[in-house]
Amino acid sequence: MYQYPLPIPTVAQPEFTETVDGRTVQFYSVSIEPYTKQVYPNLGPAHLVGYNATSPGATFYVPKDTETIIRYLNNGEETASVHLHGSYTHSAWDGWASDVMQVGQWKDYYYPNSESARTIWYHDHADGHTASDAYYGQAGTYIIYDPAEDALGLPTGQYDVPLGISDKIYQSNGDLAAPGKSPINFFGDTIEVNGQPWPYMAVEPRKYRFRILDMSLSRPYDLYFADPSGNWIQFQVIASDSGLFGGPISTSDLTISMGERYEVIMDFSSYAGKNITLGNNMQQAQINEFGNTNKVMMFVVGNTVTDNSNNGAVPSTLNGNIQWPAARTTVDHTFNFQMGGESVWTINGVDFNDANNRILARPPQGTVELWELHHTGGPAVHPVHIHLVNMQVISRTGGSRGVLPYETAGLKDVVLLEPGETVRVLAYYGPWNGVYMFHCHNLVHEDHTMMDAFNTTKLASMGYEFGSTQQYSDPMDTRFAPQDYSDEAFSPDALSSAVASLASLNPYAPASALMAAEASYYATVGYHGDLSSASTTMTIAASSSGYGFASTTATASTVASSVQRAKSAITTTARPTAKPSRHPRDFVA
Ligand SMILES: [Cu+2]
Repeated sequence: MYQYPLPIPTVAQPEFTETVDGRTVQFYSVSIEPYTKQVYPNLGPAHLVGYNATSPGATFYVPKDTETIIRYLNNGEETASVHLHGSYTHSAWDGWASDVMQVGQWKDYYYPNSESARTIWYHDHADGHTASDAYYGQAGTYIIYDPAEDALGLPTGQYDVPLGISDKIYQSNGDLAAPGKSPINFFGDTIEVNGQPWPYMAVEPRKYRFRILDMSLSRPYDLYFADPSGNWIQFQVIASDSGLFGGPISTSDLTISMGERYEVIMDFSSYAGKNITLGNNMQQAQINEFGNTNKVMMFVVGNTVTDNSNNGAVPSTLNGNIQWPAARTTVDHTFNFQMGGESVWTINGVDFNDANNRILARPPQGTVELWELHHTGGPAVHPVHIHLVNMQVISRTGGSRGVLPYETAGLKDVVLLEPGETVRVLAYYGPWNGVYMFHCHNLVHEDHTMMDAFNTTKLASMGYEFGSTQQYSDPMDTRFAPQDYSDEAFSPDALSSAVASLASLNPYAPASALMAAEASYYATVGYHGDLSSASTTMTIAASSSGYGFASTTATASTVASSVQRAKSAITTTARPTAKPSRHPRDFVA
């Protein structure tokens, strides 16, 4: 326990940068590769499949408003589709589950990076085996930064650390055990951070910024920092999925579920020479919980601060420009996340394979909709991820807890549904039109079809010349389909030409113009073409960035409730000893 240092993922480097019509476009190249890694130094290697043969993948640091094109080449063992989770990417590059690269194919993914600073992530999204692909390593962190955030003086450089948490099962030979066939959940007995089981990190007695991401398939956590006496330490949460909060939220624990990100400031200055543990207070009552899943990692606090810059108090105002959706009290859609048969999960009884019926919502481009997400029962949890949008969590009813303060302090793209809970989320569906997925981010459920789609529909009558900007709405657009590998397609000239060609489409620049056009359109016709609702939903001030955003920073409804969880009986389960020759894809039923 806590024997090996925390690995810090390498930083992704662009292969080249082009300036196209005044826009900066970075080009990166990533190969999905099987590889072996010595996770346990005294045992055999683990067999993994990762982005550029690393796991987690390299961390991207991209300045806001710098566009990126990432060429993924699938040299892996299965089909692959890459989703940049938290980016309002056009549908054609959003990692649609059926838009897969066969082994030996590549695809250029084009990203805007024009939303505010935030910690997002990239991971596989291929139909039917996303869970095992993530389990074996296809996930990484992607950070957008901007000048407004830089000006806050938050810890940076070596004091700004991504922590990707996941649970695994290793065999006695040091290799990973297959994740199993259960369509209900996968729970590992080993907690990893950045790919290392129960690591330690040497820290200085000062403030750190941790960007925490739950990369697990089925396991949520309730994280806390504890001193050597076991006392929980207060820390500050400063950001969630969609970026910085209005101001920091103090807490002594943090519930985080699969796909969610929270950023925290932890101050080690009072703990020089001591060991601080990061623990997990959420035990899974659905299983005989393993013996050490209540431990995550350890911070070994030194006695010396080598750099005191960006070590001051956390500003009380972090972000005065959160683009809260305009208020709306009418529920536009209710979605039941439910079991639908022996091994198939559905939303409202419709599974992702039902191509004729799987588009469950058609929010007109630029509208705000209030969605009610309902967990119909059963023991497994459903963290719901809606692609494209930034959600405001409005309420949580029906369970044992309300909305947590850090769930409403900023915007999000995943919200956790525990058994019996109903959560309302408000979001602006835009600026683009297009077909997008929404699904359970319990990846075992996602693979067992708890995924459907919505179509942010094009509004032809908006009185705005959209030009080409509405032309990326088809997730299976053949213009951008994966292509077979060839040496020619990867020559320097071909790469440069591919970037120039994509960038010349200029698919992202009109975001602000689109929002303004949407604002002007709805100012006349009201939401959803319903004039009668216009008076209650038009709450946009002239200074707003566009229709669908509230004029001032909203006061989110917060019903803080501490999350108390009964600890179930803890038993230790022996590691399986069978050695898979290759990765058995047990998640595929
Ligand atoms: Cu689920």
